[in-house]
Formats: sequence, C-alpha cells, structure tokens
Amino acid sequence: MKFVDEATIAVEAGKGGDGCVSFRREKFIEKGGPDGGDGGHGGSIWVRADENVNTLIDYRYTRRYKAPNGEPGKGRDMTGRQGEDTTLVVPVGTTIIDADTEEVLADLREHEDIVKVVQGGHRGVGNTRFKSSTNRAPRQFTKGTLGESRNLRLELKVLADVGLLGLPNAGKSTLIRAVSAAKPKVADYPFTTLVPNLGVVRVDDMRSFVMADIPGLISGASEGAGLGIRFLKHLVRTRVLLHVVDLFPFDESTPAGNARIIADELMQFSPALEQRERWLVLNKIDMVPEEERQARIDSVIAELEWSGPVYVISALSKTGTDALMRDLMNWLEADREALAGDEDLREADQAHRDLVEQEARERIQMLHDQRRKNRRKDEDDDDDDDHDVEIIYAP
Ligand SMILES: Nc1nc2c(ncn2[C@@H]2O[C@H](COP(=O)(O)OP(=O)(O)OP(=O)(O)O)[C@@H](O)[C@H]2O)c(=O)[nH]1
Ligand SMILES: [Mg+2]
Repeated sequence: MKFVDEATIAVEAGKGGDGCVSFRREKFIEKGGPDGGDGGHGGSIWVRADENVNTLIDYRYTRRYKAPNGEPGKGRDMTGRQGEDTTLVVPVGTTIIDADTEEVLADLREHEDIVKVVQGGHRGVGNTRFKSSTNRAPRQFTKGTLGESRNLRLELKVLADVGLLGLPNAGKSTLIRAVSAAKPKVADYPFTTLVPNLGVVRVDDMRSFVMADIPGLISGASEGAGLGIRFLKHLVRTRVLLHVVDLFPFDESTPAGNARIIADELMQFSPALEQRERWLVLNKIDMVPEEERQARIDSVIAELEWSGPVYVISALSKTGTDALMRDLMNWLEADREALAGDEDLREADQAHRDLVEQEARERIQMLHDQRRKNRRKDEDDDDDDDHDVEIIYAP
C-alpha cells in the first residue's frame, strides 16, 4: 500500500540556430569569400535523480520547461552560441513516462541517474560550408531544426518521512490540514479518520517532505483494539514520529495520562520503533488558560520522563506549526547528510530499520494468528482487509 506522488509537465527543447549567409568585406577586397557561420545547437532537457529531493511538489507549481534556442550564426565565420542544456532534478525512484504514449522513458533508481528527455534542435550551417571551386559565392545555408517537445508524467512511489501518532481527537488531521494541501475530515469526536492520509509539506523551493496522518490509536491498539495495528505499520518506514497530545481533553482524562497510553502502545508494538526519532507535539494550546499552560506542559514531560524535543502548538490556529515544519525539514536534511557521509552510521540505521520491520511483522502476524484461532470454523474466512485500504493523497 504505497502512494504515488505525480506531476505532469511539458518540456520543450531549444531550436537549433539558423546558419548565416554573409560575405567578407575588407578594405581593399571588393567582394570577399563567404563567411557566414553556423548556428548553435538548441538546448536539450535532461532529468536527473537527486537524493536531496524528496517529492515532486515543485513540478506542480511550474509545469512548463523550455531549454534555450541556439543562436543564429553570424558573419566573420562566427558560430552562434549553443542553447544551454536544462536539467530538472527529481527524487530518486522517479519514473518518467511520456504522457501521450504511456511509454516509460526511464526509471531513475539511483542518485545521479540521468536521462535526456528531449533533444535540442540541430544547428543550421552557414554559407561558408557551401563554398567550392565551382561556387565561390554560395548563398546556400540551412535552417536550425526544431527541438523535440513532449508531455511527461513524473511518478514517484513515496513513503512518508514523518508520521503522526496520537489518540483519537488529538488533532492529527487538523495538523496535516494546517501544513499541507491534504484535507482529511476533522470532527470533534474520536475515530474521525478511518484511513491514512498523506500530505506533502512544502517548506521552500525544492524542500519538502511527506507526512502521514493515521487513525488515532487507543489503549490496547497493539493487541488489536480499535483500528490500531493495521495502521501502526504505516509508521514503520517513517524517519520521524510526531506524538500529538491534546492538552485539553474533553473527558476526565489528563494530557499526561493520555500521552503515556500512546508511549506504552508504541513500546508494545515495537520496542525498536519506540527508539526512533520522536518529537512531542502538545496541541490545542489555545484552549488552555495562560496561567495553567506551563503546569500542563510540565506534567506531560514528567509523566513520559521526556528529554526529547517538545513543541507546543495550536493546529487549529496554526500557532507554532510553521516552526515545527521548518525544524522537521532541517532535521530530515541533516539526517540524510549524516547518513550519506558515514558508512557505519548507514549500516546501523539500516539494521535498526530492519529490526523495526521485523518486530512489526511479527506483532501483526501474531495478532492475525490469534484472530484466526478465535474465529469459529463456519465464519467467513476472509479476514485480511489490511491491504486494500485506499490512501487519500493530496499535494
Ligand atoms: N481549539 C483547538 N481545537 C483543535 C485543535 N486541533 C484540533 N482541534 C479540534 O479537535 C477535534 C479533533 O481534531 P482532529 O484533527 O479530527 O483529530 P484527530 O487526531 O485527527 O482524530 P482522529 O481522526 O479521530 O484520530 C476537532 O474538533 C478539531 O477542530 C487546536 O489546536 N485547538
Ligand atoms: Mg483524524
């Protein structure tokens, strides 16, 4: 159950410059030989994969790309300037498809994989080239040819970089609405979100990441209660978890006690996942009277014995959300850079990811086995609806 990030763009290579017709004119030579230069080639367009780019969101903002034309040749045998090639940068894993023919042009699997998607026009040649013993004053030249143009569909199967974790009603969907174009339903009752939503958070040009909003977890989720476990597995491949805590629960519960429930469930589900980078996000600060704020914040931190990052926000009024997104982006970039430059770290990271996957798989398998055992024989055997959930995606 992956989701696909997509963008359709039009690319047009540059036209080749025309050749020039010109004759030398010098002081004492009345009519010199031909000296018309060639045109320059038109620029081509390439697409290159870069591991520092996370999503295709920038290609939804700018949809047309044109490489420069070659310049025409000039007299004095001057060749026209070439149109420079243009390179579009996309995330590793992007598939490039001709949108009109559905032909797959390339699958950029590795960092720095590169492919030419449209060829620049060929240059025309100037009249100098047509000079011969029988034709000393040629007036022939050729025109530059047009550059290729194409409509491309870029497709990327993405995994969420950041996962939201929290009790129902904590404000997870409100947060993803505040920071991306995803518009999941928000309501003042639990279990509003029934399927994961993914949104792209764009912090800056070429700086974006994917965030996953999953249904709320309840006590016993790791044992199969509620919607819990089938969505917990979507957090397995994320790089940062945001634990969203409601500072103003509408029932008798306390923010600190509620935060503990989620921390315990996470631990039950996968101790290795519990070790993943996780930030505490204390939400609905707007609801808490000024004088009570610090005490509530402190109580959650104490209950969790928390020493990691803490953010206090109001997802509804977007207070503190921009700063949180910027810090997430910076963290993701720094993490990637650290991994790129250190092989030992990379190995340790992969080993940890493998462990999380293994623990998650075992936990899910155990629950399946249990369910199967509990089921009476005459019941419908089709118990596995975990894999056909539709993900709702918004840029
Ligand atoms: N005052 C206030 N209300 C908020 C804030 N964030 C969310 N809410 C409200 O809290 C309720 C629940 O918000 P949701 O975003 O649906 O919560 P959720 O965590 O996605 O809940 P589930 O989908 O059920 O897991 C809604 O009524 C929101 O309007 C906030 O920062 N301040
Ligand atoms: Mg929700």
